[in-house]
Amino acid sequence: MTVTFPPGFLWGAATAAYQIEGAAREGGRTPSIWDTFSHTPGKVLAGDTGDVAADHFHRYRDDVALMAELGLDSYRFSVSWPRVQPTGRGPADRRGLDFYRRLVDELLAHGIKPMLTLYHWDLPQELEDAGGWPARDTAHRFAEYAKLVADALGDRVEMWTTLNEPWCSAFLGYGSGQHAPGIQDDLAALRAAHHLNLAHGLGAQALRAALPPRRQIAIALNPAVVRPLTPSPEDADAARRIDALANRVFSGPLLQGAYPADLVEDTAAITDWSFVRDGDLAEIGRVPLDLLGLNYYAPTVVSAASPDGPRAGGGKDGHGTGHSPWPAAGSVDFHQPPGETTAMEWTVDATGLRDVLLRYTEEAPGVPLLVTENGAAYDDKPGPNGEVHDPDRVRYLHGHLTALAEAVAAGADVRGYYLWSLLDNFEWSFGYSKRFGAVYVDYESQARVPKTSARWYAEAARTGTLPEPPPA
Ligand code: IFM
Repeated sequence: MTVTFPPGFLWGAATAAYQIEGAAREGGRTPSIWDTFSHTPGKVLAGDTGDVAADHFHRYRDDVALMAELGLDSYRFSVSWPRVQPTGRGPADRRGLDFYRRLVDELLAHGIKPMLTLYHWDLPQELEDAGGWPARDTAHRFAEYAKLVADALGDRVEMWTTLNEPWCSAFLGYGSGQHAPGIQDDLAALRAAHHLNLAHGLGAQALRAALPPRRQIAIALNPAVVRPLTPSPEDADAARRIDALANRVFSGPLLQGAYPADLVEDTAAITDWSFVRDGDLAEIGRVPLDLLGLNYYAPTVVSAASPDGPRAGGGKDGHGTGHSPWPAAGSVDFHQPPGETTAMEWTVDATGLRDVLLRYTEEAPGVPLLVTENGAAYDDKPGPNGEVHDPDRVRYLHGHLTALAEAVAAGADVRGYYLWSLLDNFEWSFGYSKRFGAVYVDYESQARVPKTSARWYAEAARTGTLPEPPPA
């Protein structure tokens, strides 16, 4: 079957500042919560940190040249908040902004459209010390930061994203503690979710006010594709509960102007949600989304918890810390879906991408969609000739891009796809042990080697048609 994409479809790749930049102490950059967390023994596998990462801060010119060689239409990157506003409040540091000016100019010079994400998890540590995302003021600080970046880069960047995956910031950062700042507190996680929603709303207003006309404003969510293990009403209710905590806690205020009643009821033992003040919901939705970014990797299968303990293959999904990221969901078990898995042990299931695109086509009518992240980690190693063959990733990309095309055929308005990730990078609490890149990074020499998947993707971008993947 030939899978073809329309002219103008954006073929992109994505990265995030802390995962690739390094240069953690250059210019006026101060520590973010990820510097603190990764330097805390036991938090990140092998004690890895983002101090050097893929050294993109120094190698950005070569990296942009590589993107051009691969024929990318667009590059999605994030700005490091502590690099451009080191204390998290007050004036910008010119040196930090200059780095992003140079990066954007280099992209534009190569005909690559920048898509800028303001927040991909690296909160300035000073703001965490002042209360972090559970504190309301952080949302106001974010709006101030958004304006600084918009003033500096609004003349040359058309596509703006406020937050990347606020679920992870709230529920892995303050719930399970698997991510920075490593707090395990259900109430803090719910407060953080609301303040991230508010930050999006206030940030989007700051962007709209500071940017020239026709700039596009987006958010990148990572909706869970929640599937009940069986058709039983109990399993359906488990799926409903997780759907509220994973998805509707964000899409409710963003798209419907309210938190879902079942979410408020499910979490009543933790909070009465009085941290949501009058007027907050209006602020969150005041600037309509020009684009909605969706990140997808694998589906989530749940059931009602069995009174005899988790069923075979089931568990509490504590994300390895012993504390679940799901507040008030002790009645739910999580199950590994059957089938082939990636190096993250995430099941490969492209139908989830089609489903999520069709769901948000209905929930956000008229808002064009972008797949802002999709990809897979595998244990890639250079062969004797130095080449890196990653047929599993090629098959993963082929399957997911085919699913995207199916969603488009069924009515989804999907404008582009950003492969996660351009480069191998710092995979958060897994450190450098997981390689998501289409381009291999030798962390000793910092040499970049495009994998087979990068060449395959380049061919897809060049022709607008998916080349055949290698047989399984
Ligand atoms: O590496 C992350 C990225 O930072 C956010 N989305 C998921 C990716 C893979 O885990």
